[in-house]
Amino acid sequence: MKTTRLTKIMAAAVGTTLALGLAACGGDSGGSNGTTTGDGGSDSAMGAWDKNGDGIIVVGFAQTGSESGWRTANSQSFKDYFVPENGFELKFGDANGDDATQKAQVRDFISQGVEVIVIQPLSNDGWEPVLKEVQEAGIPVINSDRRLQGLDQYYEFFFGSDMRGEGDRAVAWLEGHIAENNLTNDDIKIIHLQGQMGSDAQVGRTEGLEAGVEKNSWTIVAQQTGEFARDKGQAAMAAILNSVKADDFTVVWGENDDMIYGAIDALEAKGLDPKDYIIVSFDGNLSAVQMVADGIIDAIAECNPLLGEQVGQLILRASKGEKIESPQFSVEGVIDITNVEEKLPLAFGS
Ligand code: GYE
Repeated sequence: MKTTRLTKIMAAAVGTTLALGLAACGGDSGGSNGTTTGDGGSDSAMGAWDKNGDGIIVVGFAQTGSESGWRTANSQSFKDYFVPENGFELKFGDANGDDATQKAQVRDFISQGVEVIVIQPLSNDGWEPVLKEVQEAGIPVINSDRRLQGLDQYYEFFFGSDMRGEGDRAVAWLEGHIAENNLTNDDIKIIHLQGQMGSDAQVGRTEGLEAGVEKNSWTIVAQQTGEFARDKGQAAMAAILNSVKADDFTVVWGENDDMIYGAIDALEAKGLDPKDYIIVSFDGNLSAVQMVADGIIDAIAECNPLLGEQVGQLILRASKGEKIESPQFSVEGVIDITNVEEKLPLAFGS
């Protein structure tokens, strides 16, 4: 066996600690590129993960669905980068918002014999048995977008967003906004629209807000999921506005732009002016950033969906034996009126 081309996952597949130790050395140090002997190696310029050595790494991509503008941009970034010219073939799995479907798709990728599986998990729940099966099949797993919490041993690296960090940044923005506008913590009464429950994006952002609420003694007057979708965000907000009166809240906090669009629809349907409320969102779709410029949305904690190229390039490096640092997070900030002019031209989607 040619150990220099082994990776952690392939070593795990052969199941010896010796192999694991050798794999940790990684790298392409021995032998010339393009020669290989025995099992587990590849003579492809694409590295060891191109198991059949045809110069193309076949990637099964387990996507959550198409719930939001962020998701549309994210899917497109993978479709754009994972093409034969870059050494990839993409098999796109759309879970359509269903956990069981997503896990079935990953199992289907195993049967199809894909060379790498990229998982963008809908939720954190119930992944271990599936990940074990992938590991037993000797297929490297990459985790992007939402982190699979506590399961690091099953994937090569994570690349995506620090969701708790985004929540914390939004809280810091609100603290600053209170100070700059002579508000008090008692003024802060929040309607909180949550994303898909159990997803890392929801859990991290909600934890951030709840820590801010606790620290500053703010009030959450209502909390409901809108599952990251505009129509569900609108329905959740409309239901909340049936019991929460216009003067009983001051902040609308939505865990993505799409739910904020829906919440604004619901406010307007009630004859309320969104500009009368402090509106905090997440993501940074073009229309939402424009609404910051227009004074409708007050702040957006950025979340970068354009992960395809970065994940693809990390896969190539890992395939060639490099140990990839994990987790890796996108660099993200907060968009508000002070920086919206520079952020607007950079916004994604529509
Ligand atoms: O914020 C939301 C999408 O996982 C970061 O999922 C992603 C989130 C994003 O539906 O719009």
